[in-house]
Amino acid sequence: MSSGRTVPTRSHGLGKEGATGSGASQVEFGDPELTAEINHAMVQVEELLHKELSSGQEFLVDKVMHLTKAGGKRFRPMFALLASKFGEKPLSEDVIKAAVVVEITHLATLYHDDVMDEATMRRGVPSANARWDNSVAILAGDILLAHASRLMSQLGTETVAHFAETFGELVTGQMRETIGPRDTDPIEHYMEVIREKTGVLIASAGYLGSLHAGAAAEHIDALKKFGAAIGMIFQIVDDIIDIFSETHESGKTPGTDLREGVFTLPVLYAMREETEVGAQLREILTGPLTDDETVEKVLALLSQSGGRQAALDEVYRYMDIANAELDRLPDNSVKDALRELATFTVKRVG
Ligand code: GRG
Repeated sequence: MSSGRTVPTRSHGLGKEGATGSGASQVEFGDPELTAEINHAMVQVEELLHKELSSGQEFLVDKVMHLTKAGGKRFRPMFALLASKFGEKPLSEDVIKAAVVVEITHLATLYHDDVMDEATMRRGVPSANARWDNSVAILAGDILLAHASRLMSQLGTETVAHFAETFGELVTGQMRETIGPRDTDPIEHYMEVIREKTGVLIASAGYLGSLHAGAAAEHIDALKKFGAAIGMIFQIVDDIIDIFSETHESGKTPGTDLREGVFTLPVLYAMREETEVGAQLREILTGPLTDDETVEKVLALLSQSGGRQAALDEVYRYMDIANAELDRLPDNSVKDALRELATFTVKRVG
């Protein structure tokens, strides 16, 4: 894979990178029994992840364990486990496998994404391309896909077929972002990219977790669509934080996407405004921003614009979709936990 792209892509992050450290993180849900069950199953996920990724040549193992050990939130496998609670066989062996398949796929995309973004850090450690080089990072991503394929072959053809679609959408999203909006609407382009790059794999976690627990088709569908909506919320919120948060709040320097020439939803809305602020932004934002002074100026213009509010309106729209999908599920403490998760994500930006 080449990093010679026409349009820059961005480093995504659902919150603070490397926030949980390595190993299974302990998460609290409202219901202590659910908390204990999920945390116990997350330990099983972690064990299988390490077992699977430790097989093979030592010179490959150390490369794939680099980001695995660096932690990450393990949000996707945890959602797969929660989704499985709507089926007859919650947290079964196949559910654990499915959760691991999703996390390994996610890891593979991170290795490849960091090559394309020329990222230097990931999960609080040097990215694989920085620690070794692009070839090593690409091959590490590839071997991760081999591991994911091996595990998913044990889960049956429905899972393999589902993953063919998922891979296809991930790659389509990355390619769509790489070539840029061209003559299409930039906001529609942004929405489609984040759906494909972020929404699809979270949807997959909901789908596979509930499918392998034997949940009803209606509930599998709701959990898949809830995951897709949550993915959109996470990504838009992250993009709002990149522009509008103070450094100490987000742990990241505001305007990172702007510096890379990536114009996210709040920026796209602000640039569309028929105001003096909109006109100035359209004039300045023609590529990556190289000096701090211009970044500061653009950030100031953006805070005078309606970009933040317009992006937030989209977040609330997806929040309504997420809640409507949850309404299709039976009432229980898992549903409460999922609703809380969606609310928490939005609260990060007020
Ligand atoms: C199928 C290997 C493969 C590649 C497809 C590179 C690529 C093409 C797609 C990139 C997809 C990508 C990296 C999307 C960003 C998703 C995202 C929000 C990542 C950050 O997720 P977090 O915050 O990360 O959950 P942690 O580190 O917590 O796991």
